[in-house]
Amino acid sequence: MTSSAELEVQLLRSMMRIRLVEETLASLYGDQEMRTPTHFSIGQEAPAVGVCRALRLDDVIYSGHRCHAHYLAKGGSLVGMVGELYGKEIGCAKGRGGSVHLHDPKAGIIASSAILGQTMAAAVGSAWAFSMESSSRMAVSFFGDGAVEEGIFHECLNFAAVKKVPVLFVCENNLYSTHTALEVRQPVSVQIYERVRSYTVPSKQVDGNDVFAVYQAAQEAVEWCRNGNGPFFLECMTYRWREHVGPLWDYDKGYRSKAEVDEWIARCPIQRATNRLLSRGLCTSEELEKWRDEAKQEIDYAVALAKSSPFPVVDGMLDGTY
Ligand SMILES: Cc1ncc(C[n+]2csc(CCOP(=O)(O)OP(=O)(O)O)c2C)c(N)n1
Repeated sequence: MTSSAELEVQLLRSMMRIRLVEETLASLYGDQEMRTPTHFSIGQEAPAVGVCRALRLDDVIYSGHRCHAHYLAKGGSLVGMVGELYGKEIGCAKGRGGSVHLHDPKAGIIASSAILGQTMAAAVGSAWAFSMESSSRMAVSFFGDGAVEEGIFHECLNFAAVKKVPVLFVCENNLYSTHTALEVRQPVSVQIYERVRSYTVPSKQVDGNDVFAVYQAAQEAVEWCRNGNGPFFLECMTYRWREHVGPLWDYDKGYRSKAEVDEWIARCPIQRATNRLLSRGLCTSEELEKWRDEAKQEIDYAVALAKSSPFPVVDGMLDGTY
């Protein structure tokens, strides 16, 4: 049984580790050794960590193009991820898939795909199978506010509601789809979490930069789904700090201002959780430093291993592809 103090520490450490992994990869990206388009989650770690902590190992998750945080939060192999970004045979998709195809079935990470919305249907399929088997397992689909504009989203909500399948839809609303703001794409007078209720799917909107709020909401949602009540929809309000794809900052692209980005950086989910733990005496500055060092060692090892590992051999390039 995990105490609430231990749980809070775990949530913070998980976010710190994910941030350090991504910042390390972002700093190495310019070396041109990772030849894969890479969508960083820096700034939006809390939904991944809060939701995955509420799940069991045998629950399954599906993600999209921005999948690093989900993969790591659910327990995906770090070596498998870094190896994949370097295109090596030790990668989780044997170097064939790149950053947008992370998976690790042992940890319940079934698939990630850059085709917007596509894995929602797969998650609903898994959840339907679980309910037909009378299993207590459940499925989660992570996606962004842009993906709710895909037709498949509506099909999935409808089907999941009709069949009452145990699926949790997690929308990470970071206010942008590539370079287009939500307010010019969707009628914002009706919020996303309110619109899904027209399918009778219950929903909640939560501060997606508050990992404890996300965890609490996810726990309630998971209980709802697991108890045979059908799907649930969680909208987490958050923000992507770096460019849509790639490691850089993008104030100069003209679609958002530095002031706006800075405002969200001031709401950093990791800083907020750190402040909360420090102020309540649940950790010390020395411990924070130690956790960072431990994560750094693990990451340095994964990067060194990925760099020194072999590429797939040409003769086997079609193995595992279909
Ligand atoms: C079916 C489909 N249509 C369009 C695209 C191009 N595309 C890739 S990412 C993206 C924006 C996605 O925005 P969102 O779902 O909000 O996720 P975020 O990038 O903000 O995490 C688009 C339109 C795609 N990959 N697949």
